[in-house]
Amino acid sequence: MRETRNLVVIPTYNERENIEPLVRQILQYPGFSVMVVDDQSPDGTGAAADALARECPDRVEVVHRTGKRGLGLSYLDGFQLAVKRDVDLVCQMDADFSHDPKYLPALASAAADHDLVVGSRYMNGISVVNWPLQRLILSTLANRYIRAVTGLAVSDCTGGFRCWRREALARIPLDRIVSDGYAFMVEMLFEAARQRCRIGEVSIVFVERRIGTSKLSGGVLLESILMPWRLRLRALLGRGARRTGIPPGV
Ligand SMILES: Nc1nc2c(ncn2[C@@H]2O[C@H](COP(=O)(O)OP(=O)(O)O)[C@@H](O)[C@H]2O)c(=O)[nH]1
Ligand SMILES: [Mg+2]
Repeated sequence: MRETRNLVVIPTYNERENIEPLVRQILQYPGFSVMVVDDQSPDGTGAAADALARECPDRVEVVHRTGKRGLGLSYLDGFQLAVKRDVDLVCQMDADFSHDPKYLPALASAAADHDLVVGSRYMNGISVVNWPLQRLILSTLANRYIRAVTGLAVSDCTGGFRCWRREALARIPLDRIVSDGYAFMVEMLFEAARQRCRIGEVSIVFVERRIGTSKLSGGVLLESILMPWRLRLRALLGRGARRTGIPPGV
């Protein structure tokens, strides 16, 4: 079988110390290339990524965003470009080593018979390292709540380590995605289910970052509480490409 061509989209904001070792690790896997989407990080992450792109122009590209800052907006810009690239799979992951590149081959091979593969922290019990108990409780409860409200049957709806078949990602109405942060992950999953994507999961161990600081908090948490209801309403009203609502059990 021909080796798949896989593009990994990585949004960055102040990840200067992480980006170079991360990209080098990913490039060790044949068939993988990288698109860094930097939001004008004040710490010079964009310049560090540019240096990697100069070194490996065939396998590293950098998108320098100039619009409003945001994880969701960065992914949308990256995905709009990625679906036009000559690749089979589009992966997404954080830049802070919480998502270990060693799982990329497993995600990619599961994408042979799925349209979207989710790296799950909650598939075999809980596989999260170095989170305070309250964050773990919040995340597991949030996932239960999201599943109950939206009907999604995925153990980890808020994680950002995923692998899409490019054609499946191209079917998602990216111009209509409205949310950021964790809610962005839920909204993308929900739209994938509405497009009848075959969604699979691969168990991953998530390790909290050692270098740098988290940028997601406060507002994005509130958004993720409200978004599931908005999505349910969207399905009821039949807004979007499909008019039939979400299929049962997705
Ligand atoms: N481009 C871009 N990347 C972001 C932004 N906020 C967070 N990120 C990146 O998104 C990933 C996850 O963010 P992080 O702060 O680690 O969130 P946490 O893992 O939920 O604590 C990391 O690669 C961040 O650098 C943003 O506003 N713009
Ligand atoms: Mg993180």
